[in-house]
Amino acid sequence: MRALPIVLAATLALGACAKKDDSDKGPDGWPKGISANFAPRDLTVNAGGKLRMWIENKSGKPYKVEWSHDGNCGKFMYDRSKGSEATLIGVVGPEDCTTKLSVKMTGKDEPLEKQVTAVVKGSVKLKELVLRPDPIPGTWLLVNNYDQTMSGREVKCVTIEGGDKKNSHGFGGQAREKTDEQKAAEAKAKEEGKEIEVVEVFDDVTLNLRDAPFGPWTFEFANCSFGAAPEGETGVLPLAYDLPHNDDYCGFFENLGMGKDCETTPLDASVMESVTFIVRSGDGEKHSFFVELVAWEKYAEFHQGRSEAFGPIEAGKDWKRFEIPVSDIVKKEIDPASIKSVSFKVRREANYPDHGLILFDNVAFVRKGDAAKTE
Ligand SMILES: [Ca+2]
Repeated sequence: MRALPIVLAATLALGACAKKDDSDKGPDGWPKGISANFAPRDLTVNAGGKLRMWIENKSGKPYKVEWSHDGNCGKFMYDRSKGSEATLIGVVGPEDCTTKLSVKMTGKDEPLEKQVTAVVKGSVKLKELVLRPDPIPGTWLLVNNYDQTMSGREVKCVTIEGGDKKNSHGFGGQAREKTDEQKAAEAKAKEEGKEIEVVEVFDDVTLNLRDAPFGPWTFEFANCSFGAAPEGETGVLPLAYDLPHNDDYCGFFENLGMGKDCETTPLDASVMESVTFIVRSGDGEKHSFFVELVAWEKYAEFHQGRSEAFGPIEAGKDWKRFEIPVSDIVKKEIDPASIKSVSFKVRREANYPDHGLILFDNVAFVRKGDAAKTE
């Protein structure tokens, strides 16, 4: 029994010590009033979900905040000039992914540092998807399977001109030269203020299974083109890309309908559950890309009518099928009932190459009312 007072005394002394530490340290072991915060707090997000992180500083001491990311598992959005906040958008894929996030704060005193490990959960639904359902489910609206669509075709665009009607064509490119007879008839109608049916013929237009054009598009110095598929792959779309600068991006579009006048006609995507496609890397490297839905007339004028790009989505060694809910792609900006194109876009991402080859196949919409997963 004689030992008891000593144990008690030691406990009291330890307690006092701990208490002293608590008084000037916050939960991160940093000076009181300064904390690193995460939402969700368990640092676990679903595929396509957001992990927000920010610094709270009530210490009264100024610090310069610098967040960093190891480049894994998604897109890291961080404006260095603003400093205290950053966001990670979780990569969309079937497997779980682990990533490290760090923050460093420098001020007058010792720098403060913290590193955490976050997890982006793989999508259970994506794991269950049959890669190439055979037959194609009845709920699918197939946009392109690249089996018979890769060679260009002749397209006639018929518009009414003259009077108060204006010429309008749904796609660019050089039309075939008109005959002298055609030119004379058009000139005469114009002179008399009469309407005339004008036919323009375009060669070598690639049309998808919706009888609408598809093709690569670029922005700034980026280059996207339809390359050559690796040996053994046929009936797929090989997207070759090169992004020489940070701000470059490019991709390819699939229009969803075309009128007699070659204007793009919209698809009512509000009755669609998801966009599906299969994808893999074409060159042994992992690549990342984004999906967007576009409601704008002319694809080149893309400042309006685009959805926020959804992704990043990873293209790995093996074919994988994705089903991305339309409601996840279409946010407030555009009307889901007037979607004119589905587009795939590459841009520079940390830990992914700035050039390479991605293969796509079986781009389709899945109608609502059937999950169309495993048979
Ligand atoms: Ca195919």
